[in-house]
Amino acid sequence: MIKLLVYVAIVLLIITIAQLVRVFELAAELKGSKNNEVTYKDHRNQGRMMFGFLFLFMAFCLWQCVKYKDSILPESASVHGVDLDWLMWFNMSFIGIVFVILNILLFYFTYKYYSRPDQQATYYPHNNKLELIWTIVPAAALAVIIILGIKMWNTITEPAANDAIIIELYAKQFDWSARYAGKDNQLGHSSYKNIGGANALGMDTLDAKGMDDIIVRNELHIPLGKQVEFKINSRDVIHSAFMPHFRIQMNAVPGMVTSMHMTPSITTEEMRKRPEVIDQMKRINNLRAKNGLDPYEFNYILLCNKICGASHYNMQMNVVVDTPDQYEIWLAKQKPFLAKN
Ligand SMILES: [Cu+2]
Repeated sequence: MIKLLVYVAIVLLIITIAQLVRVFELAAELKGSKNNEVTYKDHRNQGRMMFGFLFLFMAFCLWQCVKYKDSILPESASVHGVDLDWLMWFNMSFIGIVFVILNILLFYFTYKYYSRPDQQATYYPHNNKLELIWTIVPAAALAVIIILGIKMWNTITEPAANDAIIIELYAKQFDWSARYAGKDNQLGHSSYKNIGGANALGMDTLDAKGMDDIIVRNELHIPLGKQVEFKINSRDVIHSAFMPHFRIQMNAVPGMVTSMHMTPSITTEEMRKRPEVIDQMKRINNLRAKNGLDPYEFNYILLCNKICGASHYNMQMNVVVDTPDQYEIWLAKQKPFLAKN
């Protein structure tokens, strides 16, 4: 209630100030004063300030690029990610150049043509040639960006190789489970109708294909150099499986299975030894130490990239890229879900 009264008081104060200003303006007009007239000097100052803003704004953009350049993701850890990074930098350079040129022109012309008493603006309502240029050039540029993007998207979502490892990523508020297809490389049937007790993924216990399926939580292992196909599913709301280091992301939609695939190209151990990753971890751990938190070791991660509810931040799972031998050893230790239950 007090909060509401404070808001009402603030609104009333703003209205009072606005009315007072209006009263002063009217009084000045009645007295014949020209206080409120916009003079040549005002125009000139505005023009110069616009030009000054251009330099400040460009300096601010440049400062941000320099300040945050070490915070970007390390080198891509998947095969297709190298091409995706190229595409991102291509788009960023392209957009960056247009951004700089446009802003320079925008603020320079505002400065150049500020109102002067001896200057008259030209009435120039229409020019077909100009309209054609500024329609066709951006459309062609956008078409290039979109076509390259669709090509990239297809490499992640087209049907995976026959021998790809199949893993289901199952999202629910607020965690991830991963189900490996097991020796037959086929996921058993599952349905929300079967969810209950220990069967959190709703597996059909009578389906032979699911007998060897392995369910893991907290940590997902995948082997280096082998294609992995993720089948993504959600129990409740729309989540999104995001693995930034592998440059893949896909929505997890209740009632339908979405999929994407990738081939890991750098093991977790190798990535931890990269100089840029060591530097990044050092900075993160300095910050953590200041806040009394334990040091953090680099890990690939699977995140939920949709704000899916109050504990959305919990939706995280470590992803470990092993060498093929290490992966086989790890896999041999895992027990099929139905054998455990
Ligand atoms: Cu989520």
